[in-house]
Amino acid sequence: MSSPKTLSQWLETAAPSPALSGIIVTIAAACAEIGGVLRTAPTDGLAGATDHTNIQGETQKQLDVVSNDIFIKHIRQNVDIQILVSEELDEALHIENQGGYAIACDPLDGSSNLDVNVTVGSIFSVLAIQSAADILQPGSKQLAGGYAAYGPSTSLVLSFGTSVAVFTLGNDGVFRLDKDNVKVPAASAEYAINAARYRFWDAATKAYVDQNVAGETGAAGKRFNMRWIGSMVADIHRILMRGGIFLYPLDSETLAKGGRLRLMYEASPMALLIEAAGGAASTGHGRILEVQPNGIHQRIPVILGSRDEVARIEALYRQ
Ligand code: AHM
Ligand code: MG
Repeated sequence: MSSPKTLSQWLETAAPSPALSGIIVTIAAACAEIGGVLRTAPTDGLAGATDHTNIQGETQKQLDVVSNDIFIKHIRQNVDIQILVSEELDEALHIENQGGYAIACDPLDGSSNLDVNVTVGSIFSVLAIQSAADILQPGSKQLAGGYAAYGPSTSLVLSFGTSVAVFTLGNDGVFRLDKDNVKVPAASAEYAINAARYRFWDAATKAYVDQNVAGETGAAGKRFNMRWIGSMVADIHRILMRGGIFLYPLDSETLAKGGRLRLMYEASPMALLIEAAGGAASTGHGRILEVQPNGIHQRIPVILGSRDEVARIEALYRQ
């Protein structure tokens, strides 16, 4: 049996351009370093919070800051990257390079799970830019998107918009191809939502979840299972691997902010991956990838995963 291709070997034929290939190698190196830091963080004095809050008003964990610094360090070494947008930076960071690309990232998503040793991740999006003024682009314009999942193994999941590939990090620090052309099953009977927010939900979300809970006795006509890790990367990875739907809808508590999750570095790259894998990604009223951002930290409702389930809740929103 031949050994799996390394990420670099795979990129030789799969990357649309040498520059994009180099950008993915840069991001992968940052993710590999973050994964290494996470492995021993509790005994390295890196657990717990800082005394800072980010622009989202959330207390930063030490590892949020460390992960952000690792991204910045790697990105500075790639002359093609001019701008970094990060969940942990109030403003877009202008690198001294004149390159034609911007990266938007959440360096460490789901960091509230760190203290209990549950999978977290890094999410990234790659955009082409002429100048700093160009960074507010709809997700459909992304050149690449993906995430690293730091779980029992470290996975890198990547799309250039037409297919999805999964790589696993070896002990030698090299990512190797695990799965290519991943497809999300169109049908599924597994949903992921923070059900403790039921009282804040709109009518469509309540109706959708009520139907699922009713199982074979309700309008959906089948029994469902529910999983909510509270770590988007972990929930989306499960959905990519075996189907399902993830929902963080607009609700009465998140209404004023426009939603819970961020468009440019959480929703858009995940929507790119899910659509490239044959699934659907919606705000409830249309494709996430068509939403024009009005700010780098804009929030958005997120409903994505198996096509048939996304269509069922979109139909409930139309009622
Ligand atoms: P973060 O970027 O501050 O980590 O927040 C995003 C996370 C997602 O990973 C996860 O899906 C969601 O927040 C969980 O929210 P909740 O705590 O409301 O269940
Ligand atoms: Mg996040």
